[in-house]
Amino acid sequence: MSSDIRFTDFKSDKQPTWCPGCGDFGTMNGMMKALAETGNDPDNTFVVAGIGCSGKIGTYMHSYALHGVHGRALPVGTGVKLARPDIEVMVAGGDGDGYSIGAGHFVHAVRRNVDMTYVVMDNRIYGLTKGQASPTSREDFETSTSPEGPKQPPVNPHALALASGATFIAQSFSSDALRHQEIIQEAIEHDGFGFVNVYSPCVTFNDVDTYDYFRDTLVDLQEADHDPTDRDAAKDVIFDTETEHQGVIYKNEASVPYHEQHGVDEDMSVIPDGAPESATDLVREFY
Ligand SMILES: Cc1ncc(C[n+]2csc(CCOP(=O)(O)OP(=O)(O)O)c2C)c(N)n1
Ligand code: SF4
Ligand SMILES: [Mg+2]
Repeated sequence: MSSDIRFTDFKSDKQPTWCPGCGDFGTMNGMMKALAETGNDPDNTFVVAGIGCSGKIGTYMHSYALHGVHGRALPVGTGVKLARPDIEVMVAGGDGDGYSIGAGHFVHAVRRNVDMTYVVMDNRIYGLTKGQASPTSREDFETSTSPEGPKQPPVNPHALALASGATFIAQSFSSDALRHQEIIQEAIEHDGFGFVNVYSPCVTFNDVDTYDYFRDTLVDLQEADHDPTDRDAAKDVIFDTETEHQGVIYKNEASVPYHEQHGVDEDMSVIPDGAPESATDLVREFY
């Protein structure tokens, strides 16, 4: 790892096709800054992306990457990390990707405590497919698939994570650039599964969960003197569905990641003959 890496080194030469103003720009910038700040570089970083507007992130970042199948990014990230624990693995996807079709994988990735960072770009809508209700959409949010609202309470991703044995649970907001970066950084530095749900507004299909809404309502746990190592305090935050929070909600400082508990299968780590030596070489060969 080199120390003179800047966050712009994590930018690919592809122009994002996200709508102007999409929250995903800020989410990605914070991830790139956090990676650079924690001493990573594109050649030791692997981004696994889901399918959705959010899933395009793997194309816009310069690193090893895999844009997989809808809802299946976490098992791929698990495989990469267990084959190569020396690689920094980030998995990123949407609220639909992670909490609908991928919800089963989410629960099991959490309980395995594999040492990777999972960033969910939560816009409370299916963006890519043009505005259907997602698992985090509000009960009364009118969409093309829910003309009178979904009529069911949204999934509480933090509660799901806590109940599955999570060792790191956080919430950030893509537009609060510095806090978002700090929170992602803490997730990267955590020894185990670092889960960050990011409010990443969709300016095209969600006129309820907007930048203004989050700016006006978010309570920062740091300012509220919340102790993230206190599981009961974390529970109180997680089940307080009346308040929108940002910050690190829960952190188990005794966490031991999966590969340290169970070792690594060396056979999985063999690099095939002729494989490119770095992400930069890989891109060069591909294009
Ligand atoms: C197996 C499968 N089912 C459904 C789809 C269609 N599909 C693509 S993206 C998506 C949901 C996108 O929502 P989200 O994960 O929240 O991402 P966003 O676009 O909001 O970032 C769906 C249902 C698909 N590509 N593959
Ligand atoms: S549709 Fe929404 S989530 Fe997708 S790029 Fe546009 S603003 Fe972003
Ligand atoms: Mg979404």
